[in-house]
Amino acid sequence: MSRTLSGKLVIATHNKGKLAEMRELLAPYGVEAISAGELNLPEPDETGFMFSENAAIKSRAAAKATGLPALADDSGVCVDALDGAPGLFSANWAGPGKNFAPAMERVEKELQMREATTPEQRRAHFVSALIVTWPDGHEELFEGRVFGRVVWPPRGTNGFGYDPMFLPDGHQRTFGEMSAEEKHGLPADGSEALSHRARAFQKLARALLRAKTDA
Ligand code: ITT
Repeated sequence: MSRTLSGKLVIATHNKGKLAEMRELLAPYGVEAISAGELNLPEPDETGFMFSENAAIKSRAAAKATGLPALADDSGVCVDALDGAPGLFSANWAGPGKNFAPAMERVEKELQMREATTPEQRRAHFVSALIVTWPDGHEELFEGRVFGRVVWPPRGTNGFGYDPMFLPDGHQRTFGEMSAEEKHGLPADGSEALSHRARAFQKLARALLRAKTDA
């Protein structure tokens, strides 16, 4: 049985780019969001073998530490010709300094090593697994994906992480060249959003959130 999320919520992330997107997505709903980073909560080890497992590790840790419902996102970019890498290790490829210029260079270098030069050989998708964990252990999972390809050199300075090298299908501009609204805005007519995280969030919102005006 599904629940409604209202009142206080912990966003179980230390990633400022993700946090900004989640705050924008949550803005139309009556939810007061604070992040694990802002609360100085420790970052749990992400030892899962699936995005959903790592999201659950983060949401459970934050719900336990705060006694509040917690929302976590585990996400990454999966490049077909690299057997799905960096995938679960998307953040790790940026190293402890969280520098995504070398991480994007590594993706490109590994594609070159495999002689993956045509657009078709450079297919990739982003995945987002969103989990809400309540302090009583109730949990709900929502997933979103967006398909496209990686381009080189990276284009644009918007967004975060691998955005400048990801060109979603049907678009001429990378996520790094798009506005926040284009990347993860929720269309007013209820049609599908573009980014993996916004697509997962649309499912979450339908199941768990009520617009402020409905309250
Ligand atoms: P938290 O675990 O604290 O949330 P993190 O950055 O470690 O932060 P993940 O383990 O989920 O998060 O790693 C996902 C990485 O995948 C993230 O650091 C980005 O580099 C990349 N990524 C995920 N979503 C992205 C997006 O919308 N645009 C660009 N890169 C993205």
